[in-house]
Amino acid sequence: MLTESQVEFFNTNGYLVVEDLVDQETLENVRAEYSKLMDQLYAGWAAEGKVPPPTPGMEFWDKLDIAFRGGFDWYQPFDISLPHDNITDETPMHFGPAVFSLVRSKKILDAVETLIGSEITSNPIQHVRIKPPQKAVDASEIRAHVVATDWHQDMGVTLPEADNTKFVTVWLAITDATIENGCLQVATGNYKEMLPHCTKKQTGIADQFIPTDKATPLPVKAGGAVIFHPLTPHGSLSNNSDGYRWSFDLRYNVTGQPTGRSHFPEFVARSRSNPENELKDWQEWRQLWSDARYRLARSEHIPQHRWDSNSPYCA
Ligand SMILES: O=C(O)CCC(=O)C(=O)O
Ligand SMILES: [Fe+2]
Repeated sequence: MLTESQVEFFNTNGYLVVEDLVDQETLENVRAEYSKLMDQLYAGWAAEGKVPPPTPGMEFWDKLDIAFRGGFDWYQPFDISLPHDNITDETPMHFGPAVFSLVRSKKILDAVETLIGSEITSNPIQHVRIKPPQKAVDASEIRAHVVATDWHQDMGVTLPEADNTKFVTVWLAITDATIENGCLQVATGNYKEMLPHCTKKQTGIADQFIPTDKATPLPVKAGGAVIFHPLTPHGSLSNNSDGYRWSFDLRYNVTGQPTGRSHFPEFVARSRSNPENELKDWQEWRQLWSDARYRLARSEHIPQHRWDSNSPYCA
């Protein structure tokens, strides 16, 4: 559970940094799960002659780097979500036991419980972000899982159905996040209103509303987290290091309230009133997403944002 002074800090500033929110074992299991996944992807590309065969001692980061520089899509196979559009039965995604344990880990849920109460749903708006060094990225690249994330409010990137939903974002560092390698930045202050967003590059706060003067970068060590309110403006710095920076962003809302992306599956992560409602089996979690993929591959595109790029703020 969080302390009173942590809660007070969160209420005043709209965010909170918590070191060691995830224990080393959970982190190691997640790294090992992704390493296995990387081996499988790499072996597939090697079999097609797209990459050199793996050599002994070649590790996760070596393979990832070859994949990135070769222009292969490793992002979607690693993501713990479906994409915004063009979903097919073959769209890859990743739902495994280690990530499931991460999402359900006790210390995260304890912290979340202090902030939103004890009926906690794992919100399906969640991503992995393994960002390459900016100098290796093509100048035309704008996607927020590759380059710096523009200023936005998370409430601004949900559908309006969630405007009254109580939720928090838990941004977890899997590698140390530093100012150099592109850590998160927030604007401090007690934000209570949605700021106008535009959809120019990424969906982001309209230029004249960006609270640049309040910008606070938040470096955090692997296993640490930044927890923030849905109206807290935030973004991330660009990765000016030589290595990759890896984070997950997870969200949790009060059970029964709309998630903001209800065409994706949610699950009860904790319930003090009905513990039997909690999802405990990672395979069921994966099945929920497979079912959603099947359904969405056969349905009309569902827009995920509400903003109109013709708004006067976006000129
Ligand atoms: O990691 C990033 O670049 C941005 C993450 C973000 O916007 C979020 O966690 O809500
Ligand atoms: Fe965000």
